[in-house]
Amino acid sequence: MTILGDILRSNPAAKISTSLHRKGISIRHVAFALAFSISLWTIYYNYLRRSDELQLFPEEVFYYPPETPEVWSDRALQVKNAFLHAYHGYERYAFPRDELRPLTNESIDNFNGWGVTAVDSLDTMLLMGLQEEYKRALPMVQQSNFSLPQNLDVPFFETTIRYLGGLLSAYALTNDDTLRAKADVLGTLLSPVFNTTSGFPRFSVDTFSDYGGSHNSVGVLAEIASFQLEYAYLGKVTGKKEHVDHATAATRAFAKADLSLSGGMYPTRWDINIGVPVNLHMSTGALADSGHEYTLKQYLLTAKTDKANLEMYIRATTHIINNLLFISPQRQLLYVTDIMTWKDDVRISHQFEHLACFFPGLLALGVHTLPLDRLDTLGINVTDLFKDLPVKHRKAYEELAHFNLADLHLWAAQGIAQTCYLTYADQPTGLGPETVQMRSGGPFGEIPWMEAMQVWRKRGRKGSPPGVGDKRQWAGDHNATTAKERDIAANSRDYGVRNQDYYLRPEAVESFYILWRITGDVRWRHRGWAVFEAIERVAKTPSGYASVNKVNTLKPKLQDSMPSYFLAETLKYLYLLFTDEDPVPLDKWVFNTEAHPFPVFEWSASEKAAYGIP
Ligand code: DMJ
Repeated sequence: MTILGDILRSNPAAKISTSLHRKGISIRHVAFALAFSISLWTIYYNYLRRSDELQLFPEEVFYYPPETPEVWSDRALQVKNAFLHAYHGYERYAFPRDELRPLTNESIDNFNGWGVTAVDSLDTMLLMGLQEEYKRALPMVQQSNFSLPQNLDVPFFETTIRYLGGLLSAYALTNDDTLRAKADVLGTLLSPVFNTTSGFPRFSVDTFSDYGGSHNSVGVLAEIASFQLEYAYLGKVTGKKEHVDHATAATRAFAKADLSLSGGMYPTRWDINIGVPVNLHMSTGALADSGHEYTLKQYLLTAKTDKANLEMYIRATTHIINNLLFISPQRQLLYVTDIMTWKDDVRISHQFEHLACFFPGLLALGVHTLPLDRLDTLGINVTDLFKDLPVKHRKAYEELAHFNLADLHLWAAQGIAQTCYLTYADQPTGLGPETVQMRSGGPFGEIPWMEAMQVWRKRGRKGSPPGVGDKRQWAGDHNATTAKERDIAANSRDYGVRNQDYYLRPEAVESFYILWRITGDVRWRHRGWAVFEAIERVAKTPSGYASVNKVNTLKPKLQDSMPSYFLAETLKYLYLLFTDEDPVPLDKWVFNTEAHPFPVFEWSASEKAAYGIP
């Protein structure tokens, strides 16, 4: 007893245990109580406090004046004048070379030297009613035989979306047969890239080896998947089976691929010989973007008959909404990012790229053109779409099914597009950086959008869904005098700028344009106007417009580059955003990824039979 007494004196745990034992409470009871308390704490910590966190930033409501039709038509005119300024500078200093260098007034041939700015701009001129410029450009296009000096690579993707897309779209708007003939020549010249067993194209036509395709066996999703629109339409207008076959071979190869590990979504890199993905990197930004864009658009272009592509679109958007969408901790900025899975390790980058700003426009286009809540009316059984995936991915659609799918897609589109806008509005230049690094979570870790959405739903759907309501632009750090204050100010923005450049890209205004057309909500016009004013203020040079470095500072620097897509896409979408006329309605025309509109068409019964189209 003395020994036991000593132990009890020196070991309080044993003392407690003996005393509990006397009261009939065993170790098992204690363990159970402990486990119970831990569970309660976990529920509180993970769910209830998270819910509180999500309530911290109620939406603000701003007033967007409708403005008179005259105001908007004057703004459309100002965009047209911007186009004329850029194109005249190109004509004067760079035509017929590829692009203008807007600081030195020199030219650069970076896309085969066939006058890419002129070809890429043809349909913008037509839509803006610029007949004089169009007439001046046409002879060069008609005379081009797309010849190349030896030992050069013709990059397939860029050549297809800019040149082939430009020619086909100008043909669609004019019915000028010389353009169709040129498109046919170019489509055929590029066709050695399809010499692969999978049907996916190689990176380039390689004139080193007598016009064989490049020998790289790994292809990037955006580059191997963004040509079906161009080749399907080229096949339609020329009646040539070989063009159509190139488009359908890619669709078949994608439909056959095993996507069980990637949740039914296309990863970013593929072995183009055997047609299988070679990584588990999921993204809507660089490497991937238009690969996703073309699933929905190929379905729409072919008058909603290409079901395989539609199914792919539903699978991919479901996966993206569940896994790639997050909201930032303070401002609740909704963003789309990329995920890399390696063995059991899942890395979410929380980078948000300007390139990914096309994605809200794509979602909005889907809302406008698809019966998202009645997919069965299109003969799609949603359960079947996911049935071959592992359980965690199979449940993905159920997660979204608590909501009306069209609402959910539109909210995602509005929230992400607003974040795109804020990445412009937050900068002293008013121009958006190429990449920002989002803060990925506060004390409670990162916040997947769907998790926030479920909290919002369970709490009675009060106010706007998380990430969707209006948000103020960042207050800046002008008032911060100490390092600590600067840190606090930087944190309150919720992201850091990773790449400070604005390359005159279109994706944000492209999405504003589609959102404006399908919702009629004037805020998208206002946001587009703010972007245009910033371009005018910061990027304009005496001969054109220049890409901008250091957009997040008061002293931005101009770069000697004016990409052709600035005229083909950025200015076209801005013009279409402000003009009340709708020369290319979204249910009759489909824009390729370089903003070249093609008319929706149907395959006739004989074409279907000849080309093996189901
Ligand atoms: C364009 O050439 C196309 O939109 C392409 O799909 C992505 N990048 C540029 C514009 O940013």
